Amino acid sequence: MSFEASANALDFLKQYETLDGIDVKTLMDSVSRGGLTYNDFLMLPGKIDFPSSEVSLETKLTKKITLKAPLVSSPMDTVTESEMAIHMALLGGIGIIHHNCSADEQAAMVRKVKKYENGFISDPVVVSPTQTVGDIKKLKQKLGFTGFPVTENGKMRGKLVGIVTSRDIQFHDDDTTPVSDIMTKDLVTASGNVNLTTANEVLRKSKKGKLPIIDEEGNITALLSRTDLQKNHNYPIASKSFDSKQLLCGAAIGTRPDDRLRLEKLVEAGLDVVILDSSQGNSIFQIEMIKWAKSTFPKLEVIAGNVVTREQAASLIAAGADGLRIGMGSGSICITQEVMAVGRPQGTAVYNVTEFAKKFGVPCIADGGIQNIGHITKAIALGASTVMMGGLLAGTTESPGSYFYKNGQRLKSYRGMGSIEAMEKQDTNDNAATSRYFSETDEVLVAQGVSGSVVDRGSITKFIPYLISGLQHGLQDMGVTSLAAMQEGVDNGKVRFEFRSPSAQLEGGVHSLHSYEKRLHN
Ligand code: NAD
Ligand code: CPR
Repeated sequence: MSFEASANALDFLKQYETLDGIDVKTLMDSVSRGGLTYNDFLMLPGKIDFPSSEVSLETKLTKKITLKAPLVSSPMDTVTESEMAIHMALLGGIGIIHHNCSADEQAAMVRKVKKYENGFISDPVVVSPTQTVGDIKKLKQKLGFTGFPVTENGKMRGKLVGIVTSRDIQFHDDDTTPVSDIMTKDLVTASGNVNLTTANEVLRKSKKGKLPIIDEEGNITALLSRTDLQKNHNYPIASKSFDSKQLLCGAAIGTRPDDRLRLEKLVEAGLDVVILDSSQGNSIFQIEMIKWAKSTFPKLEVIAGNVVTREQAASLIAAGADGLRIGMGSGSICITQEVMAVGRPQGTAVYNVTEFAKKFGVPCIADGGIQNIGHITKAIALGASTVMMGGLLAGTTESPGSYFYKNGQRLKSYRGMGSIEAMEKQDTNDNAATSRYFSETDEVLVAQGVSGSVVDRGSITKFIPYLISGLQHGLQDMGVTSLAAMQEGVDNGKVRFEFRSPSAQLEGGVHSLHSYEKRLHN
């Protein structure tokens, strides 16, 4: 064909009545086909005329809370405690602290997130003067560092009496010597209300490795470490409250009467958003809880769920929910669909619920079943505002629990919150954790999930930026410059979809290789 003829390609294209591919409504016309999951479809590429770094991932978590990244960590006891919540917020998302613990423990975790200041260690390992050089050597071996504040009672917030560092124990052969004999007593400290810049300056001038922060009574409240300052990260898209510079923090609760007291404690600790945590949110218990929470704490954002149908969504929106959580049976640890015979394929659930909820301006979280970056993009293309991840984050450094090895692989435990193991976790404090899961008859525990393990994923300080960058590249391929533009394109039919047959799914994965290693990021 001549060049002149080729040049007419764009004009020729106009003869087609529709764009290539299908629109989302056609894709989701599931009456005859059954529900769809993320793997059942793809979006078609658009035109790239901007760099991927310009793609905005700003989105709503609830009516009033906006995030720079659409990423939420799940309220599970193997996923989100304060470490995870702090780092999710620093990296532009948000963490939701689980409630398989006493109300006081959960409130303390929320408080820790709200009080977090980048650079300060709020719970350093502290030793007592009566511990020995041998104890310090063991701690060094276990934790990989020294520089432990010494307090009278050996506890955090105790009176600071010294500091013990590697130099103090380096040439000391007698492991029975008490710490009080070798610790440094001549201390450089800073007062509790010092800001990071000043503390940094004090540390620099003092030429010390550690700077304990103390209150008026001389009790230690935090610690600043030179090595941490040197590798101090900048977190330009951190999720913070408007009125204070504090990180945003979420927490989950149940719908039992005791949960009202729990919520009071969480709000007192500074909670920004609560998730009412249930596999089937359309219950009278949850409706009453939404109404009570909204009237008692008007500033608190309330996310209700889980839901998978528009009828469930309508009940919770009518009760006053500021956000919805979508997903029943799609989680990686889940056996709900198998046991309860209810649930819905996640793609169809997200589309149907969000299609309804957006008419009322209620943002939705696509919860469960996110296995890769593509699933995040697809969940948002189908109408979700954010995604919630459990399994994808459970193997990171910031999740609760320690790593262990099995068959040469470094692993962490991950379990469903309705697994027998999670339900059996007894709480000795103010609220028996188990009671919230028992069915009305309380005689038999019916598991809705399993307990297992996931592979080490390293720190989320690398993993979340990888997800963010991958999302930006995906949207660039689609030719859209933001999540909002992608959703607009889906609504007006410009973003096009295609079904994937089982063989197309095989073709879309790695195939025909003898062996390979799947490295996801550097
Ligand atoms: P739930 O607390 O909603 O329900 C447990 C039982 O308690 C139900 O029988 C419920 O009717 C009852 N109940 C709740 N409030 C009550 C009240 N005030 N008075 C009397 N009875 C009351 O919890 P769940 O649905 O069993 O979920 C447990 C955990 O497992 C949650 O963390 C949930 O997210 C997770 N889970 C999630 C899914 C999913 O697909 N997303 C599925 C199963 C479990
Ligand atoms: P993944 O991200 O691991 O696929 O799914 C996490 C989600 O699974 C959670 O956010 C929660 O909604 C759901 N979930 C948690 N425990 C569960 C049990 Cl026991 N059963 C079913 N779903 C569960």
